[in-house]
Amino acid sequence: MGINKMRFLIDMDGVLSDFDGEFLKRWRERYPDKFYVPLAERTTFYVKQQYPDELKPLVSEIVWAPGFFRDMMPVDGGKEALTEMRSMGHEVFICTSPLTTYQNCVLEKFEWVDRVLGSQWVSNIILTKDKTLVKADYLIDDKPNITGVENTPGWEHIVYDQPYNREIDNKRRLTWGNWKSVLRI
Ligand code: UMP
Ligand code: MG
Repeated sequence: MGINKMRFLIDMDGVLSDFDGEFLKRWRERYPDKFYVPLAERTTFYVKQQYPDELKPLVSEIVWAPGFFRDMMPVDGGKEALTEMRSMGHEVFICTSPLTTYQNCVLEKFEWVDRVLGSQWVSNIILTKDKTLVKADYLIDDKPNITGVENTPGWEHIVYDQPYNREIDNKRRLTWGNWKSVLRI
């Protein structure tokens, strides 16, 4: 039985790597007495947007710090899902947007993929600020709305479920616990 070979773009932060877990860990260690927003109460994609103005610079400082992108824990089931998609014969790429404050982020994203997913995945990294320019069948991404210069990207955006993207109700939504049934593959 032949398969319908698809091309998948898999986002990194909030999908394969636990951005919010790393942020809260560092924030709570450094500022145990300060205000924080637990993941379940997050309603905005950008952490900073949910923090008061006087704390916003401290949020950025943590995200920009050496080690932040290197140390993130993997999201459960992500690596296994990538491997399984590929073994089904699909094309699988990691498609991730770097911070404009790129100094630590860019290198550490590559290091993370190498260490956590394995060196064979390093060749499949697509680093771009504009995912609409990348041609694929599906983009699995936790960002609620993915925009860029291309108004009609070729891919279908499938939302990786997170508390901060629940307002999106017109797209398919999955986690690494149910991806095969959502994608019907
Ligand atoms: N990002 C932030 N703050 C957040 C969430 C994400 O600065 O609260 C950055 C980290 C990544 C990019 O560089 O946005 C997210 O990339 P994608 O997961 O959308 O590829
Ligand atoms: Mg993301």
